[in-house]
Amino acid sequence: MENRRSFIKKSAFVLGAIGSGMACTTEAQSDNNTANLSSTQAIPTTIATWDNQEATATAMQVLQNGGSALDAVEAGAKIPEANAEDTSVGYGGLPDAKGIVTLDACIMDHLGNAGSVTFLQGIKHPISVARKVMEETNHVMLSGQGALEFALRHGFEQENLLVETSKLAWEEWKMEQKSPLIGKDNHDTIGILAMDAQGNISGACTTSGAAYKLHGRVGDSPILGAGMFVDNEVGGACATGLGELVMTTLGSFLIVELMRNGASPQQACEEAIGRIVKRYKNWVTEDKLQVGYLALNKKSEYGYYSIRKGYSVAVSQNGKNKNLDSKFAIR
Ligand code: SD4
Repeated sequence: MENRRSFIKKSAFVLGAIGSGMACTTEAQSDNNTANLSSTQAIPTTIATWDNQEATATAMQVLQNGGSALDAVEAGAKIPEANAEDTSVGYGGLPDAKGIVTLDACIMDHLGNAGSVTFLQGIKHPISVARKVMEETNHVMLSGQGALEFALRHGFEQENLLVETSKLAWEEWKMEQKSPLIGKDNHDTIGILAMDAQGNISGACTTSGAAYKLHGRVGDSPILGAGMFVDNEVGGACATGLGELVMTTLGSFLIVELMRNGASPQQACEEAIGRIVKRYKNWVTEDKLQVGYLALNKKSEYGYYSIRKGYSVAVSQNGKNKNLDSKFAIR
């Protein structure tokens, strides 16, 4: 199949006749778009939402073995995807209102290539399917049955992802039918960023989404610019929490743009949370409702911030693995 780069080049060639703006797009996708930093300046770093230290340590291992940031974030994201006890990601994820586990994921590399899957069912590693979409098709996003058929064609196996404990939790929920707001008890979505020894940044985000969501609901996690975004000139950002608030403020894109304009990763995360708190005052006062961001810039500096207490990030840098509690906006 025609690969993405040749497709983009061809598209740029055709569109080039219409306007010179497309020439920039071609350049942005080319291998010349390497980091501004020299390899001696880059500090390999991995950072992920929540207590995902095993994921950041795994991603760091990939970097230490000479792997790319892209390989690192995929390897890191696969850790919670395969963990039956993680009820927000992949295998073991809490199902939707119909009792079906539906998965969203996206991945983006330092060249601006991206892949995404939404509403995918029965595949344990949606992040790897998203990577295949990125590498093997001319598209960015595949959804539902089409995403499943694509995964099966590429050798992924279909399996039951609904583990017994998640099934029992869903059955209990069905009795009470409480609103499925994302709060401190029901989320661990992983958003993960990595910078490799070349100073290149990639990102990944993968989730089973809001527990007991309406069948068909897609959250922010597979939406580039919302759940995750990377621009290798500047840095990257990821989100976790109630996707509706992230999608309507395009938080990850916003954070990257704020960093482009001089904000530190911390300042950018605080501003993005501030926008949510200001615009959605009535929502965010809901007791448990949470959104958390993290960001990484080209100087290997990172930041993180959330609406309320309880959010943390896992970081691996300079031989240290840490889990850090986030500061938050609402006391
Ligand atoms: C969503 N943002 O689907 C995801 C859920 C999440 O931790 O982050 N859970 O809205």
